[in-house]
Amino acid sequence: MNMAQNIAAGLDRILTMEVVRVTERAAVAAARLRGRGDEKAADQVAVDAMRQELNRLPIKGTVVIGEGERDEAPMLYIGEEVGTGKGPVVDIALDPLEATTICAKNLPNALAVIAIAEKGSLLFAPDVYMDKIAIGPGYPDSLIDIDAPPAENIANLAKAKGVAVPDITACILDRPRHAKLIDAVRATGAAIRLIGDGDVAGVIHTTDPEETGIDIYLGTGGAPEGVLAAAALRCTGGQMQGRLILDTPEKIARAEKMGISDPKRVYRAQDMARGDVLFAATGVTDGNLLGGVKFGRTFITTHTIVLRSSSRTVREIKARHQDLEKF
Ligand code: VTB
Repeated sequence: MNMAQNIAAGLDRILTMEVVRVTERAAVAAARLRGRGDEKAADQVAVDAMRQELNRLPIKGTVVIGEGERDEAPMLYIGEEVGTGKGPVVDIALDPLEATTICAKNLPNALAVIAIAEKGSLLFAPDVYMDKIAIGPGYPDSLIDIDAPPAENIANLAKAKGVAVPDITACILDRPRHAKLIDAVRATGAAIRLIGDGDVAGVIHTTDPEETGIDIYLGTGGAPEGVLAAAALRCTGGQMQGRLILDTPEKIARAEKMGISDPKRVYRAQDMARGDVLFAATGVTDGNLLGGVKFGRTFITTHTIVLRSSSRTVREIKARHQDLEKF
């Protein structure tokens, strides 16, 4: 059965609800290790929890963006088969704990994330950097251009939004490699929110500026995180462009092996995540869009967004878990 038939059968609508458990589970596991300064341990428990729940999903899934190559990653490695094996054949991009350092420090916006898509429709991205630019929905097509100077993109965005440039806020990863970009954005008069990690959240935040205060995401981050963010944008609307940074012959060769023949290609969100996509993210730490996991005396609460490209519905699910045994 292909995905179109699945939709007719209502299968992917059911998956939309099922997938929430997967990120909830990973988020709760990671949240128990918030602020402990041990990012590896937090990541490992999130991976274990996500894998356990993922293997209960009625899908025949393959991890295409995961925790790394089979040899480096004990679980949820690229190529790992997940799910019950019965159900739609899908590709999966996941990050059980996006922004491990943020979780280890208990800073805002650590997430557990997953995207499920039709087989063959997610960009098979090598683990290199990707240059990224993203804005939220409701703007004319091609308003942003990854090759244009930041000042131009910001001026065009401000004009289209109907505000002055200083009313625009750009989100950028706080890295020495972004020094020039940061100077260029500050020179326009726009504000910057510097984040320590977590550019999947950074990109998603552009889709709801009223809530998050972020209008545009700029800069380089991980390519796998780029594909995850693109999957989310496919569901919410919004525009994103990304270009892999393949700056050595070794990286070009690695990308080629993964089917990327044009190393300079600019990918739009719809090129990185084609076809039907489901996306879910649960907050691990408190954030701008999602609250973090809260541990009560008799229950645990989680806050998740679950998105579906075919209907573009954005669902927020606040769950109160009373059966604590399952965690
Ligand atoms: C980002 C961010 C991640 O890596 O992609 C970033 O989303 C980029 O890499 O949370 P550097 O840390 O090398 O700049 C993370 O920070 C960690 O995966």
